[in-house]
Amino acid sequence: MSEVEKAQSAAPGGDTIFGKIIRKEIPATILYEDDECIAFRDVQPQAPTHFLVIPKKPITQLSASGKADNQLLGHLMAVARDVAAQENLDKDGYRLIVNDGKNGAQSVYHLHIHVMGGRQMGWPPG
Ligand code: TR5
Repeated sequence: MSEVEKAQSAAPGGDTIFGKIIRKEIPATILYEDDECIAFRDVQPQAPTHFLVIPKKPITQLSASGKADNQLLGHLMAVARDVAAQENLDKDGYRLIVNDGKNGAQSVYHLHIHVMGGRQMGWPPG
């Protein structure tokens, strides 16, 4: 099943696979962790380097976050920047993506920033 097909049937609500990664109930290659967030490699990488930055707070999607989350949202982007540099992506550049909801092709309803690099990206995205 493609990620877009998964996204058609995915729905917000309940715990997700990312909650299990945060709680270390299932393994992941963790690149960074602090009290507020965790960054780990995507299990199905779409670029030579592909990792996700997620809040520990179970926010389902960007559109479900609120003003109270503004500082956290900024922190996620700063961590994306720092881990991208740690992964040596900053020389040639990289891409951040946040898929939101059905039209955004979101398949896991725990907010995450995709960070991808190591190849030339195309535009527009599909
Ligand atoms: O489509 P959206 O934006 O929701 O992205 C979800 C991402 O989670 C996809 O890129 C998946 O490849 C990724 N994913 C899904 C699972 C998973 C994961 N990344 C790391 N580890 C994972 N585990 C253990 N299990 C998954 N189901």
